Amino acid sequence: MKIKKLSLAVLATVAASQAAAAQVYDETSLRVAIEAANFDSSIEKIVFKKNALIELSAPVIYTGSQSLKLVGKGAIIDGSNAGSFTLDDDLTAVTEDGTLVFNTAGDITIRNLTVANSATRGVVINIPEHAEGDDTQIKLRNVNIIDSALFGLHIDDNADEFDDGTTGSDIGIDLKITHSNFIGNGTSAIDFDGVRVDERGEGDINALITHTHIDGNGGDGIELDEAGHGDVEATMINVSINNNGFYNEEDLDDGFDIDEADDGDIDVKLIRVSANHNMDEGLDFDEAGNGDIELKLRHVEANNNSDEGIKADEEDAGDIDVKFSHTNITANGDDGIQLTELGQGEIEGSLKNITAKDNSKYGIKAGQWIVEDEAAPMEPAGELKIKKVSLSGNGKGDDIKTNNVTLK
Ligand SMILES: [Ca+2]
Ligand SMILES: [Ca+2]
Ligand SMILES: [Ca+2]
Ligand SMILES: [Ca+2]
Repeated sequence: MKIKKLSLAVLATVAASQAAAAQVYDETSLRVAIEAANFDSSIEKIVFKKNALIELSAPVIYTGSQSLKLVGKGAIIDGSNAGSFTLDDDLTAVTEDGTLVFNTAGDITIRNLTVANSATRGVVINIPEHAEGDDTQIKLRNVNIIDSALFGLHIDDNADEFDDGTTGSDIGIDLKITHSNFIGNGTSAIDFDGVRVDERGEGDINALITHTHIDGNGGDGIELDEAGHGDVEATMINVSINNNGFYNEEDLDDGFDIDEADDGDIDVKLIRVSANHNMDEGLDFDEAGNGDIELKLRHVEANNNSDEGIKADEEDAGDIDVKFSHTNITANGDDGIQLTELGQGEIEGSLKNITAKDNSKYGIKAGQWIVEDEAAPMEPAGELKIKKVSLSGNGKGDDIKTNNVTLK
């Protein structure tokens, strides 16, 4: 890169002019702006020229520690030639590349920007292993990340290169996305999602996603993966999560996948969300270690998914607490709704105005056990309040299937 040959004095001059007025309009001006911010922590904003089309020849990498805002003004960054990946022996893609890479615990805000056709990942935020203090805040508004070969958006707090293990920073991840699209990502290797958050060590994932489409991605539409101490808290309002999970025919993927391990809860609120035509589950929430699953769904549909429409598995100490209303679960390839609670704890909550029809197995199944399939209940029964629940055409009959859960 030419920029490396520039002297610091020149960079300082460039930085000053960038900070003043210059707008980013091509690869060179984007690199100059990012390099300037890497050297000068007073630069907190990079403004693009309206509707600029920027074709990159390599990843652009931010390494500053300050918060940074990209004001895209409708610019499109084409990442077709921004980096590469290799496949190892088990066909796992290996790369550190992405079209836009942010190696920082500083807050990142992106507005009105499209990142398209990335040769590897679209937008990557790597949280340094030794980050401490406030959670990192990532805000996307009017951002489109489309047709990335691997992940669309990847927020990575896992210190392990291959995302194994539980080592990560002491901070958590606060993600706010609105009026954005994550479409057609993850179509060149196994297990790459439209949106992936890997949170390890201390800290929560706190995600608020509104007015957004997460559709047609090869891996999961969105996966929130949290281990170590901490919760996954996710709210979605007016979000579609459709047609995801088709890339790996040996192990198809979900619409919305949460994996929570060790201490901490899964706490999800979905309002006006569709999770349809995904190749594994529509919603797939797995909680392990201490902690509960709390699900509040209103005006949700999970139809035509290849496995369950909505599946929640809670293990070890902790409850499943549900409050579902005005929710439609039709024509899924397994149970429509499947709630499984294991270890200490119970299933509680209410199902109101639910339609579950034409699912291959049960319309609704709720089972509570200390150890799955124990011969007789070993703990007090759970309780679900049922009102205006309509089941029809389900493959295993139209009663709610329960184990040690009382219906009221
Ligand atoms: Ca962390
Ligand atoms: Ca946890
Ligand atoms: Ca837990
Ligand atoms: Ca439990």
